[in-house]
Amino acid sequence: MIEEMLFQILTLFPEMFNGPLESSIMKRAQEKKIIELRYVNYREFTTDKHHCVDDTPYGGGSGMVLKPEPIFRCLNAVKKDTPPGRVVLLTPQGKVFKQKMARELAKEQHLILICGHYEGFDERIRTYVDLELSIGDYVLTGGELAAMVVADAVTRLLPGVLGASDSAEYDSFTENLLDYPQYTRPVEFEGQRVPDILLSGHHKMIEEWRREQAILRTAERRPDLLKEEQLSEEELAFLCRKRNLTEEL
Ligand code: 6GU
Repeated sequence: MIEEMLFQILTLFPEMFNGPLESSIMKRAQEKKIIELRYVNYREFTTDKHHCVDDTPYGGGSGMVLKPEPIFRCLNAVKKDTPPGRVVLLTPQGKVFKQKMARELAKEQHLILICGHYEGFDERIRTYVDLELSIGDYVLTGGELAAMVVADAVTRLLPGVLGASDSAEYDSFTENLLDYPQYTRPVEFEGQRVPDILLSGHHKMIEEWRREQAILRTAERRPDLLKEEQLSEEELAFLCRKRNLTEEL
């Protein structure tokens, strides 16, 4: 029996999560008790009359800084009576979140995701964090969308979340490659036909064609990803032939 994975999301805006995480596959993963999501508002861990979570920066400057005490107290509270887990801070200064990290985090029983909003964290809160993650090189208004991205990417890797047909096992086969072109009915649409090979019923040849197409597409659009993928001699030769052809055009 595999234990349910617990996500505790520390946020000032728990309502933001309702749409994305309460629909579709994320909803089903909760219903099937594969994951449990808990939202905790660290404003409830303030002790002052006005429930202040932020303050002006020492040294001056614009903007506000999230105070360390509410997050610290909230962290201690959510660690009580829960399995050991990793504390993740969502910040544009974090390590960029990739599929490899999603796979690593999927091994945990418990993740605590801390979201800031508008403003930075007091530096001292970093002492209580195991990992800082960013979801890419752009700036969001807060860590909430990033936390949703991390929770989604991790959840779909857990056993029983996806159907067998589109399971994450398949992903690891073509991990660093973009997807191959896909088609469904009709066989001809606005004069564009489905490639004959896909109608041939030759499963082995179809597999080869798909891998070639995935390699070609990755070389064209994301050459940075291709460096990570082990290509066979035949696949390298195929790629060189194709590239020479396109350069001649
Ligand atoms: Cl984790 N937070 C914010 N505010 N912006 C981001 C981000 C996180 N990742 C990319 N941009």
